[in-house]
Amino acid sequence: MVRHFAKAPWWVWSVVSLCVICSLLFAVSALSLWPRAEAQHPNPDPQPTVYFIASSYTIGEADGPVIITVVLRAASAHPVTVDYATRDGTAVAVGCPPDYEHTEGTLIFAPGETTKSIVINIIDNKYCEPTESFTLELSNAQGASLGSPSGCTITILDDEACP
Ligand SMILES: [Ca+2]
Ligand SMILES: [Ca+2]
Repeated sequence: MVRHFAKAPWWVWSVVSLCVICSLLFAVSALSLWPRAEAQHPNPDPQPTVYFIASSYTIGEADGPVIITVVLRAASAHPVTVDYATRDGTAVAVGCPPDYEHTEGTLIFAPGETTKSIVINIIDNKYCEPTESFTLELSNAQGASLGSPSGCTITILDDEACP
C-alpha cells in the first residue's frame, strides 16, 4: 500500500500538498478571527437606566422656572419612555399661596438620545414664607430600568423682605 502510494504520479502529490496548505491557512485564519468575532458580539447589552442627574435643586422664588435634567445611560437603540410628576411637600401647587405649577407628562428618548429636560414654573408671590420644597418623581420606565435617583427635591427660597 505504502509502496503503491509512493508511486503515485507527481500531480497527486501536488494536489495533496495544496489541500494540506489550504487547510492549515484556513485553520490559522479562523483562529485569528475568533477573538475579534467575540469582541464584536459581546454579551447582550445591559438594560439602559433612566434617572435624575441630581437629587436636589434650589431656586429663588423669582428665579424660575427650574430646569431638571433626566439622563438615560447607556443610549438605547429603541425608544425609551418614562413618566414624571411633581408632588407637594411644604411647597404646594394648589393652595394659598401656590408655590409652583404642578407638572406631569412622559419623556420620550428617541434612539440615541441620552438627556431630556423637565421645566417647572415657580410662582413668585408676595407673601413672606419660609423655605419650602416639593418633589419630582420618575415612574413607569419603558425600555429601560429606573435608576437612582428616581426622585429629586426642589427647594424654593422666598424673596420677600419679611418683617
Ligand atoms: Ca416673591
Ligand atoms: Ca414669597
